[in-house]
Amino acid sequence: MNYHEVEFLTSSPKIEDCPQSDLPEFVLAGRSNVGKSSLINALVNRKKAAYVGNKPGKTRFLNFFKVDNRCMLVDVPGYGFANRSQKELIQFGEMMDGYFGNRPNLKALILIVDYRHKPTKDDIIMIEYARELHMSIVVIATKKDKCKRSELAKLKKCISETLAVPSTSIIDFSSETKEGVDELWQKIDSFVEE
Ligand SMILES: Nc1nc2c(ncn2[C@@H]2O[C@H](COP(=O)(O)OP(=O)(O)OP(=O)(O)O)[C@@H](O)[C@H]2O)c(=O)[nH]1
Ligand SMILES: [Mg+2]
Repeated sequence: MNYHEVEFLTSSPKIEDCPQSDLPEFVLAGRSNVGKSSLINALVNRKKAAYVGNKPGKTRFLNFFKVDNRCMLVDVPGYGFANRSQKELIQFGEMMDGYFGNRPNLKALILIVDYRHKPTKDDIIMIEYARELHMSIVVIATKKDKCKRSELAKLKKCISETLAVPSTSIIDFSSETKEGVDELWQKIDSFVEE
């Protein structure tokens, strides 16, 4: 299905302001500038549902998108953004803790990494955090269009080993070519139908 109905609900700095909803929910996480917002746009087949930027730190707060009246996608600021002040880092941590502790319909964390790079310490902290909360985790390797074909296997192995997830469970993705969009929707649908 290519057409998706998208409703942007809110951009909430605080968990108290997040929309109430019974829909199955999916939250994106990943380093700043990795391509989280672009992935949302690719998924819903829109150019500008979510803000995309050349500079890291484009997305602020928790952004809720209701898709097809069927699920909720939550775009969040990236981590590992060097120019954040101590105060902003604490606020970010509190916002995320508030979020993860208060969304009973949260079905899975969609962790997005850059196909080209070894996942960072922050990525490992993120995936460990989700594991401790016993959350389902979907790992996406994005920006595949920027990789050399001959290096794909090696790069994927590095991601798989660093995050300790089976290589076969990692979804190859590109917001440019739209590779992976169908596969990710299938994955999301399988959680929605649970
Ligand atoms: N070539 C290529 N570029 C991409 C892809 N995904 C994202 N980009 C580019 O990467 C930059 C960052 O994309 P965003 O989607 O804003 O990244 P983000 O993770 O939401 O960033 P923050 O909101 O700052 O955390 C933009 O210039 C995008 O056009 C991709 O699959 N391929
Ligand atoms: Mg963003």
